[in-house]
Amino acid sequence: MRTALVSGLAVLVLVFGPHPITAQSVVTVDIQDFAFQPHEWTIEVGAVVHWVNHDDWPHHVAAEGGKSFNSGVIAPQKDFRTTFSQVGRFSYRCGIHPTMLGLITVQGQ
Ligand SMILES: [Cu+2]
Repeated sequence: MRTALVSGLAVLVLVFGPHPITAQSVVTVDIQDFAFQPHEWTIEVGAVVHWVNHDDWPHHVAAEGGKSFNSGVIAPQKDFRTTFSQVGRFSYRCGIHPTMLGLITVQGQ
């Protein structure tokens, strides 16, 4: 498991942006070869997870139980992002390919 500490986006804002820096972190999950890569992320509360579909087929990202997040269909080369504002373990899967599984663990700061 990896822990996201610094956001590349925040660094870009620091270097190039005229706006105040936010502390928000963004981590990326690549959807590739019918898998979520990495399939597990540990993040801090308030962080954003950004899924990017690199396959030539549509995929989908939805929390188990269906309540906390649901991307709808993610077309090839499209993406989806959501903010995790609550501590917990969020397992998810692709609704099109049910063997594609992932887990987001959200820690308090
Ligand atoms: Cu899929």
